[in-house]
Amino acid sequence: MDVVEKTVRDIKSIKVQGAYHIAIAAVKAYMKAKDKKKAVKKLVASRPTEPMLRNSLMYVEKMGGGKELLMKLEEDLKKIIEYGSEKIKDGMIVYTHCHSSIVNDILIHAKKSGKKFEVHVTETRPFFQGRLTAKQLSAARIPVTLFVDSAARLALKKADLMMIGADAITAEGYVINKIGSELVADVANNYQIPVFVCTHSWKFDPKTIFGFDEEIERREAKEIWKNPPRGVKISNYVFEKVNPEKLTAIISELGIFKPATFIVEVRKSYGWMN
Ligand code: RUB
Repeated sequence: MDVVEKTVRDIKSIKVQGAYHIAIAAVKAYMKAKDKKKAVKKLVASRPTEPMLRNSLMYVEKMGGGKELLMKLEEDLKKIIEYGSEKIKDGMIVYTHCHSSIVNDILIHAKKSGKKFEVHVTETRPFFQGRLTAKQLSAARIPVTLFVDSAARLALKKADLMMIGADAITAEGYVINKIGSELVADVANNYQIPVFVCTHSWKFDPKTIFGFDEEIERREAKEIWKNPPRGVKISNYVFEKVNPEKLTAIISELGIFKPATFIVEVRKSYGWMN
């Protein structure tokens, strides 16, 4: 099978998941594709709600240098990990939701630097990406407790810090992440637990500058319930918007900023997006 087709299939089936890895996989497929224009079209359509995928492909199309881009993204990731792990202190309980490779990298780095902390994670129906988080963290010998989604309040009650990833960030500073993210941010706010979004800044969607709405991904009902009784409607929104007021800061390769300042910094640093 052609590399673009394979990548599209893996992204659609969530075999490749998480915004950062989706973008990396797309750039790698683009580099090998014969028909670049066709490849971009197919890759962008594989998950239309991922701005980092679009931004990365826009970058290689405009500037070339796929290999250099992959190197830059790796360097950026190191910075995010450095900034993020500074927030983790001995004895803390860090809460997370779903599976963000960036949050996991931060936690694993903090552990390797000798910090002693625990993680609480909610399982994240319907695909249970929280289990993937738990599996990776426990393999790194981080004590981790998995909670069902409806136990989010319990998971957060004793936490000191909440860290989640992002799929998209709008010009108004709204962060789009896995369904449940705003719900858990509300709980964290109630307990006065700081809420950090850990992300590469290319999750920013430049089209939102012009007032376009960020699309929220909806997936098939059968992912939730294969054979529901006739007449039962099923809502399967997989992401939701988190209001910037509920966030303490966005941690990215650009530094640690409040959402409004983050937007200014991204636009200043990456003029080609505007
Ligand atoms: C994953 C998810 C992650 C973000 C960020 O959802 O919501 O928090 O994509 O991930 P899905 P990363 O499993 O549906 O892709 O930090 O890896 O970019």
